[in-house]
Amino acid sequence: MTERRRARVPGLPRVLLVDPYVAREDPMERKFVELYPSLGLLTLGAYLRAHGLEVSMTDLTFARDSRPVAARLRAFRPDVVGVHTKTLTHARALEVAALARAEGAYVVAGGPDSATRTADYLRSGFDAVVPGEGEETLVELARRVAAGEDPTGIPGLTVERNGRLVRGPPRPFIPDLDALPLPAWDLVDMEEYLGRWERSTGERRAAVLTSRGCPFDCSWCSKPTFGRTFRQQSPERVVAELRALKDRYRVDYVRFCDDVFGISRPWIDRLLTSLAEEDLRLRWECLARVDLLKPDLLRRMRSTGLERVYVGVESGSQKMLDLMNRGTRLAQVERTADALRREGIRQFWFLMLGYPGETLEDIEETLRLFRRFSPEEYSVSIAVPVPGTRFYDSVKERLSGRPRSSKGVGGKSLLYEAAYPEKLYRWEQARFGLEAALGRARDRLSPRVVERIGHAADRFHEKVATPLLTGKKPPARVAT
Ligand code: B12
Ligand code: SF4
Repeated sequence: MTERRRARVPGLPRVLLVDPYVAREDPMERKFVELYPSLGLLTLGAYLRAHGLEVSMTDLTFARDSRPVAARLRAFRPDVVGVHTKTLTHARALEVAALARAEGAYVVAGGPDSATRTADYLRSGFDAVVPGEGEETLVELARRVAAGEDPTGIPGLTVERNGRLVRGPPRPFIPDLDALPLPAWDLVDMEEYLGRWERSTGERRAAVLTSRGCPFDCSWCSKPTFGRTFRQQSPERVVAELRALKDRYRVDYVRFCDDVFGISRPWIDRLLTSLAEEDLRLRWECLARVDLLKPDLLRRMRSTGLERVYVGVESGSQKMLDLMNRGTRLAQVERTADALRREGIRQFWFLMLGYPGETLEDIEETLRLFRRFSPEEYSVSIAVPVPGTRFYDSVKERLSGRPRSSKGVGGKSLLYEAAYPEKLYRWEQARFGLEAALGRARDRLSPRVVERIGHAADRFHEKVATPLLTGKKPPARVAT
């Protein structure tokens, strides 16, 4: 233990959890990010309480800067400050760590960014990092620190000693997720989140997680915390959480935040049956894979309130899907997109440009698919090589060396030397934007006008933009 520790407040071990995400600093926020409190932290908070610790939380989402942390530190005087980390919030996390250390607290980081670059955090102000599942490790850590003991070596904890990382043995995952208490929603200002949703959509929206991990293996996906493991709560536990949200907070719309929702067909069937029986009258959305969303399942999901599905379509080229190890077929994309349209469920497509191996013709195939199905919503990002992924390893000699700004992390700029210059990908993103606008205009303009604009844009792309941006031969013309 370091000498900077101040005399502790007598009583239960005290933990202050901090979410350093400041929405107004996130340039993606206004356009893309939907605001929900961190479910990781709310579950940690509930678990700590259930184990007899005293917990407080400072959520900077609606703040201007870190000042609320300083105020809470002085008022609460925690033994341990636990900071959630994402790449985007790295700088703020370091600022919070400095504030906490100045107040004599033990500072620990957890979450995806510190799990990926643990040494960076330990060398810039954090006493420890929990790279894996946090609940049990944080309880043990807080008890040790409050008792004046050095927590070095406990399972799941990494610290630095004499310039070397000292990792405790791996901590096994909690086997039964039903054993976790409901998230401690009272730790954050739920009304601020819900009120914002109500003002912008008329719905009181909340996020729910039914599982941890994902067994698939897409080569660009970073899964530092749960790897390829997969556990899920029982459908009954999920329904209990939904009921609590409805009764306590009048929630009427839920976003299921699982990496992939409904991986097990018997599980989702049971959940849908419970939802129908309980008659919760919730509307909901989720992220799922095209290979899992069979048309009969979509019909059942729709009948229990499903409104919108996020699908990782990624590319219109089978070659690219295979290179990404996505495990999906274009025929499954087509079947799912058709079924979603038939059922009147909104579809949000994630698409990715710039993955290694992609040619201009592959991009044209993606645009053709997009044109054919005209999803209601979409995002086209430039592939982000995240440390710890196979994609990153394959391009690490060609990284641009740019700081990992929120634009880069959000897929708006190119972070490695890809097949084409960044401006080409930016241009291609703009073409998807035009395509989406034309799709929306189809109701208002005559089909001939829409077609003409489309052809003119394609010709410009072929004759002017492509040679200018790449110095390469133009690709084949896009067919409608
Ligand atoms: C759902 C989700 C969202 C939702 C809701 C997020 C929320 N508020 O809960 C929405 C859509 C709003 C969202 C937004 C963003 N997200 Co997001 N999101 C996810 C997703 C799919 C699940 C997160 C989750 O709840 N996991 C389950 C919980 C239980 O796990 P957890 O949070 O990791 O916490 C556990 C451990 O990590 C650890 N732990 C976590 N914090 C701490 C702290 C301490 C002190 C300790 C000891 C332990 C600990 O213990 C927890 C419990 O075991 C993840 C992917 C993933 N599987 O993690 C991406 C992910 C976290 N998101 C990501 C990103 C980039 C974003 C955005 C920055 C996107 C943007 N702006 O462009 C925003 C940021 C918004 C924000 N408020 O921070 C990235 C982060 C990558 C990185 N290295 O930073 C991820 C990993 C996806 C990815 N692979 O790229 N996201
Ligand atoms: S991208 Fe989605 S499906 Fe693929 S491994 Fe990651 S979480 Fe799983």
